[in-house]
Amino acid sequence: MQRFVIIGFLLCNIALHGWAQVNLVINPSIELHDTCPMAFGQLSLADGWDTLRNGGGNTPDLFNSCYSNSNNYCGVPTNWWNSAGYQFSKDEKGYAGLLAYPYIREIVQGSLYESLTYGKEYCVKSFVNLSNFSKFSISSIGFYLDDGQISNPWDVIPSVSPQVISYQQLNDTLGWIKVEGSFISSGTETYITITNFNQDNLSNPLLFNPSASSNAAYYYIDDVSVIDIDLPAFAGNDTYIYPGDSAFIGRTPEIGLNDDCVWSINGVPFDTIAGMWVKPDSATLNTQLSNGVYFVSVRDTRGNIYKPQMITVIK
Ligand SMILES: [Ca+2]
Ligand SMILES: [Ca+2]
Repeated sequence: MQRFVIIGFLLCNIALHGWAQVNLVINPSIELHDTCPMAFGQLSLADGWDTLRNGGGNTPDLFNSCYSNSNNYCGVPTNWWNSAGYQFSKDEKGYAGLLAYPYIREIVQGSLYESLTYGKEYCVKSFVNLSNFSKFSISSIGFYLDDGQISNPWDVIPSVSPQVISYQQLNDTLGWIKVEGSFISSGTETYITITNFNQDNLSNPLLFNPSASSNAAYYYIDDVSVIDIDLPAFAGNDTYIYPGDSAFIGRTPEIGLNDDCVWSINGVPFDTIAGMWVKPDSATLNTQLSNGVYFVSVRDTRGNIYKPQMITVIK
């Protein structure tokens, strides 16, 4: 009998339910839509997404590779806001976009499957990318969670304090920058609202790309998640398989968790995903292993090790 250990390091101390999604954001990768966007300002075509339901928020945009107009305003990877470049989605084919500076704020609002639980701490996360058309970058994209009451009839800057806000300069026009934080719920939140909530002079504007065409900072948004920060880690249920068969370890892959999980074999990282199929006698893990018992355990960033999953390979 031989054994080895796979340790998954979970940032934010979170992991998936085996049976249900744990990211509470509806359509978190902004992929599902009624119809393809046909013009700017059509974020509401995406399931669960719109500007402010209670009024204001201007005209945030929906981008998707299904956009077919030859002007390519809302396509992926090329679109009007990327006229000098391109941007693939963080996942799949679509993302949202908002004007974040100066003066005007476009506001993106996503909805949650259920209201958050009073007193619980949640991890809030999204990925942002600066459009190649933007002369400026800023540092202060924020997330505000409430029951949908936020409104902004004058389309300037909402006078609320976001629970989570970025402080790093968001000036990557190629990769997606993770903006992440946590907050304790008041028990009423059913929407997540995203924009630059800071006044212009408090947004750390930086003349990042002087040759770009637009005197603005325009950001793409993708992969938004709100997840219970104390969700217990889970390696999977104990299982029996025959040599050559596969077993699933970890949780069902999901937006918001996949990029926070790092799987390692004997301390050597080899993949980032919430869960995966493994074949204990395959070259992926260890060609020396075939029959026996394999232990898969999960360790979070606080150092806690959770009950291992035992995969018994039957000779
Ligand atoms: Ca996406
Ligand atoms: Ca780009």
